[in-house]
Amino acid sequence: MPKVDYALMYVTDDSIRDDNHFFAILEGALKGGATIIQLREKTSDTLAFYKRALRCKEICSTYDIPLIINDRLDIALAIDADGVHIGQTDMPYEVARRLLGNSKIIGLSVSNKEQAEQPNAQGADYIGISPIFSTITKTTDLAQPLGISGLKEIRQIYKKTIVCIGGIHKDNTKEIIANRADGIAVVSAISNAEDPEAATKELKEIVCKTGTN
Ligand code: TZP
Ligand code: MG
Repeated sequence: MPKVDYALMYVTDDSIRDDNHFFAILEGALKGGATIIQLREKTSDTLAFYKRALRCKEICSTYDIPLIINDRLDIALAIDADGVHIGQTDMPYEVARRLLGNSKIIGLSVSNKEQAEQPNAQGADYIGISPIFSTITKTTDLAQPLGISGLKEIRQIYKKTIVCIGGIHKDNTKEIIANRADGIAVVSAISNAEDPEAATKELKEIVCKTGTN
């Protein structure tokens, strides 16, 4: 797999059911410089998820940007996505790895230091620190925000890629990257922006200016 840039992950907003709106935001994120896309559908049925995934893949391919699928290995396999993002109560990491193989990306959500020390996290291509700050975008299965102190603690023991998610916007991105996260993942900072392309550009610039890698 070519080296993946985790600087700015756009995580799609499953509350947007209108496809024109949904794909316009995706295009904006890609034009603005999102480096990886995660398709996250929590409420749609399998056919709707599959159709969105297929179209996301077509669009991401034209920008040469990897697409990963939240939770659903079957959807990832069906559309030959670049990988999956799984949580602590989704398909076990080792099963996901067996099904997807070593050439695909597997990201794992981690909500505390203990989870980051587990072999699953060590095997994953990246961990998503979830949530770093409080958010109203995700309301179920959400642990206490880790904050910058939690990020620092995990950074000390986790040597691979760390992406932070939850409540991230242009005014707190710098602090996250300055504390050596490799990237950020956002839903509302792009989805709810008046101009998703400009919002993405702005976030990307902050990440790139602050980051050392
Ligand atoms: N996982 C942890 S927090 C979150 C997810 C999917 C939602 C992040 O949304 P926002 O709008 O960027 O806070
Ligand atoms: Mg999940």
